[in-house]
Amino acid sequence: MGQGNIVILTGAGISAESGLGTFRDEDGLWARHAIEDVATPEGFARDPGLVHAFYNARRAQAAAATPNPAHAALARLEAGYPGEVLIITQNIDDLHKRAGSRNVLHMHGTLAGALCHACDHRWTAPPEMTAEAPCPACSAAATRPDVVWFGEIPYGAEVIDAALATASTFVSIGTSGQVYPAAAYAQHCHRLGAHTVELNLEPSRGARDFNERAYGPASEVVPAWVDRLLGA
Ligand code: BJW
Repeated sequence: MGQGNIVILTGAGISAESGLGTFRDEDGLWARHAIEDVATPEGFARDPGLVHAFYNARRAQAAAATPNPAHAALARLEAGYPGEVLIITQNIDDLHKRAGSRNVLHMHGTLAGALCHACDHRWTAPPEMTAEAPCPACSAAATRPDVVWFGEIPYGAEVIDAALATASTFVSIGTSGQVYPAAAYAQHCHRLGAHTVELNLEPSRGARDFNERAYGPASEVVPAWVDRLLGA
């Protein structure tokens, strides 16, 4: 077993078997909601009530969900692997943390966060967020979910760049590879000489950038990959 750093990128597919919808699958969130209405700053400016309703429903759904064997396997990897393991998740649910992973970076924000778009103050989101709720710091009625929409800058770019530069293994799990900058990470690591692994239901858009691939439900392929790596 190698001891280099492992960077793991996760997407909606890892939480699918916990009952949380993906975005781009046939029955995914984008089949029922227009991206430009609920996942852009312009959509929020047009109809904050609609956007809050979308995220309030997802917050309730995520709170009722439980981590599945794929989340548990990644927590086991972090505990048992001698090198560093960093999970960069595009997901806004907290299932990695609830499964026991500690080194988790939420590049697209979290459902647990509220953000004032007047003064940038951040606080813990209530279960039901409304645009009218005053910001605890500046009192403006400018509350939004602390998530990253299209056209906004993802969180943690510096930490991510440093981790990708030193990764000996890069693993992509449950993501379609259609949203940047995350979609570029595999090719970047591949070019730098890292061992790249894709674990997904089906080949993603960037499948050629992976040295190793296993396709199937995350609850099966992720624990199997972790067991092999840990020599279990
Ligand atoms: C299973 C499974 C099972 C199912 N087991 N697998 C370069 C080129 C072109 C465009 C751009 C570019 N750079 C930037 C852009 C613009 C834009 C972009 O990417 N547009 C594309 C449409 C082309 N990107 C941005 O605007 C980003 N900002 C940015 O780039 O700023 C510039 C900058 C970057 C860095 C430094 C400085 C400046 C922001 C993107 C924000 C995305 N936001 C969302 C919403 C977040 C909040 C929320 O959750 O509502 O993020 S959109 C949505 O897509 C969400 C997801 O995190 C993201 C990715 O989706 P994901 O996770 O891949 O889900 P799916 O549904 O697509 O795929 C699921 C996969 O799982 C599938 O493959 C299934 O097969 C699989 N699966 N069941 C295993 N059981």
